[in-house]
Amino acid sequence: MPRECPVISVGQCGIQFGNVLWRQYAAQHDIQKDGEMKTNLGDNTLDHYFQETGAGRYVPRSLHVDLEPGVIQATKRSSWGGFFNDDFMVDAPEDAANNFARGHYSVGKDNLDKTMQKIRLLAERCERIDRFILNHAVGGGTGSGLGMLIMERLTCDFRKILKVSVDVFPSPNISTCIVEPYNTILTSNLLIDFCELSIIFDNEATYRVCQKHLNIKRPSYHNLNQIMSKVVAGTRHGDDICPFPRLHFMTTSMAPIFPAAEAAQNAACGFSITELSSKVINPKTFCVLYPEFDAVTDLYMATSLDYRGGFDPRSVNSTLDWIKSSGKMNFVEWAPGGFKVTLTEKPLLSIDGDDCGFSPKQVFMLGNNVAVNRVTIGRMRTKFDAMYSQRAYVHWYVGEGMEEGEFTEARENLDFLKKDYEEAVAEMNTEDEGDEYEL
Ligand SMILES: Nc1nc2c(ncn2[C@@H]2O[C@H](COP(=O)(O)OP(=O)(O)OP(=O)(O)O)[C@@H](O)[C@H]2O)c(=O)[nH]1
Ligand SMILES: [Mg+2]
Repeated sequence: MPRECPVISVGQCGIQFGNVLWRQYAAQHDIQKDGEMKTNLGDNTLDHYFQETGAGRYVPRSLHVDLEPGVIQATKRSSWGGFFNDDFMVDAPEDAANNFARGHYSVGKDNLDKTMQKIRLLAERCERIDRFILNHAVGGGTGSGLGMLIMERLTCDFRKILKVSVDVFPSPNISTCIVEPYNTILTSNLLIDFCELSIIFDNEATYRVCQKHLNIKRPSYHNLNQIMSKVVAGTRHGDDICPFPRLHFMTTSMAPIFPAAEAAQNAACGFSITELSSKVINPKTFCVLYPEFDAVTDLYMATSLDYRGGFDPRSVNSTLDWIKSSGKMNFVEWAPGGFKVTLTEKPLLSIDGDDCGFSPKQVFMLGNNVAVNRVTIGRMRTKFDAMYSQRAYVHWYVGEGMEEGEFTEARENLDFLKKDYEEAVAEMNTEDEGDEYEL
């Protein structure tokens, strides 16, 4: 029985990233731009992402949604334009102008029914949906506002189905929109309750990864999207790494990452499992920025590691023991062995013009680390507070039908989230104190 994973890409970032993710999925199954499968690689995830048409071609289980036509038009005109079904690329005349409230309450809301109708059509073409994947930026207007309306509706209409969101957090390196902290906090507030797993990519961290590991001086969105799509395609998305439903914001990374030009040289020497494992858990390769990572206090509640490319289970087990004893990755005391490991025979394959060199052995991580609250989300909380203390730009939001109270509500919910994260760690300290007392 297939376990389908329809992918919904919303707004510019969601769609541009989604396009690259689909090229990665296509590469995994040797599916060409015109939907033809060149060779059947016998991968049992084919049905998850593609539907076979009567003519023996494969169409992606994908929906693109935007509130303006530009990005969707560019997708249709691109060399991969014919890969997507036009009926599942929905646009509208006027975007949300970087305003969450326009995406959530005015322009976005007007387009919600049309969007949900398409999602139902996608769902009708599935036998048993495993999860929905929603791609979006949290800092713009459409991906954030409309993206979260879609999540809310999915929660009602498809109650039992896992919702995974791929959340791109903003970076001043690559975007200059002033109200991104507002959009990010308003979106994060809803992500806490309306999705089960958030796969986080911080544009700032991913930008640095491209600079450092791919030697790209000024990375473009396309460069960032390639790294992100590999992590999303390379990892298994279960909620079994979320011991508490609200604490589901995942730190992301992969190894190895090196420029395509160095592939031959790296293939010759190869990477050992220890090298790959120590790279993937190294905060410098994370796609979430950890400026001062402290392995002692920045604890994991659980971590999913995907070893791809035919690893020997015994060497994986001894590597996990090594990781634990090295002290480079520490778990909260109440969940000391929080590894979920998947071994997959086939590595991720390269897409045309891939920036990343191919390695036959790879490791991908989704880490449930409590520090995400301090860094990515925390950074945005601070920026939000600076602007909101002046009530700057609040009228833009109120003018689109949002109540001002939603700002404070969202901010409070994020304070609760912060407490939840702190308590998840404090649990350990309380137990420690108890032990000492008994002695
Ligand atoms: N990684 C990545 N980030 C992107 C991309 N495109 C835009 N962004 C980031 O996304 C944020 C802006 O969101 P967009 O997706 O452009 O906005 P939108 O959802 O289309 O909403 P509006 O245009 O405001 O209606 C900024 O932080 C950008 O830096 C992309 O292709 N890849
Ligand atoms: Mg846009």
